[in-house]
Amino acid sequence: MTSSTLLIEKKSNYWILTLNRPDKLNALTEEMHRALAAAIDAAAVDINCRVLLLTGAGRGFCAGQDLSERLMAPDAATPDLGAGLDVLYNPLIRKLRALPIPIVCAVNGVAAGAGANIALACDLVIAAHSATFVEAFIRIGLIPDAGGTWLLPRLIGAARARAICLLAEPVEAEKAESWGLIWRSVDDAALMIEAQSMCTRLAKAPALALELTKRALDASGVNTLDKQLDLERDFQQRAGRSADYAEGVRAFTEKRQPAFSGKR
Ligand code: T3D
Repeated sequence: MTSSTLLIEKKSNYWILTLNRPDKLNALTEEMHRALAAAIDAAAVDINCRVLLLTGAGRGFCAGQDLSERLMAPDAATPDLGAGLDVLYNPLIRKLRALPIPIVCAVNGVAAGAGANIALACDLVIAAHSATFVEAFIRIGLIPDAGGTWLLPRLIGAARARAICLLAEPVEAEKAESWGLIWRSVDDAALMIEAQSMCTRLAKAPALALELTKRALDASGVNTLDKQLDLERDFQQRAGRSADYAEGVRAFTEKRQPAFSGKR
């Protein structure tokens, strides 16, 4: 599905998805949701796409749900936001988390509401120094969604998660980095250079090991240590049978850079 609200740039071994409604800080419409879901599905099955890079056009990353789609007449029936989450936001977060390839998110400006939580659901989040993260939901009488109540306490601990959700105070990129909410904050001008260099690096990494590492880290959220040890054994067994592992060991002993296959 092509859409002017989502730009897709296919590099040789990774794709850049750019949310593209800059005048509305890339607030999400239903059309954008559908385009984003289709692009992620396409990336998942394209063997040349080994990393996904998500970013936004203009001065914002994403301001969450487009509230103009939610404006109600005073006498209108109350909307069923649960149904909206079921159809659009929850499948999106599940898709992002289940994607076997790494997702780098380059947060170029404000990330608010679901926009913040979509960024945080990605594997590696780099933000421009001018970017902020705002759990804006409480300002309009909602609770954090798009995985926010699950991700935030795990990333930054209970106290900080509660404060930023209940107060809806913006967290600047450098603070987000120091809290461990994101991986790095960088100068605005360096954002896309850094993000793309990370993509190039990940695209050359052993794809199966990347996928299994993502899955193991996700599983640790619910597993006991005992179960996690078993899972590590099973995943390592698979990784150990891959051609990329053989190549990694050979390259190490031959003191050269490995040439991984890209196969999962
Ligand atoms: O509904 C469901 O299905 C449930 C799911 C909900 C998920 C959610 O994400 S709910 C939360 C929705 N998002 C928000 O509440 C954030 C709303 N935006 C803001 O609070 C502020 O815009 C920001 C803090 C993000 C940035 O502030 P600022 O001062 O830098 O920019 P601005 O002037 O407010 O916005 C610039 C333009 O973008 C402006 O348009 P205009 O007046 O120039 O034509 C503004 O209306 C528009 N915009 C910003 N956010 C949204 C938006 N338009 C529609 N929806 C938005 N969310």
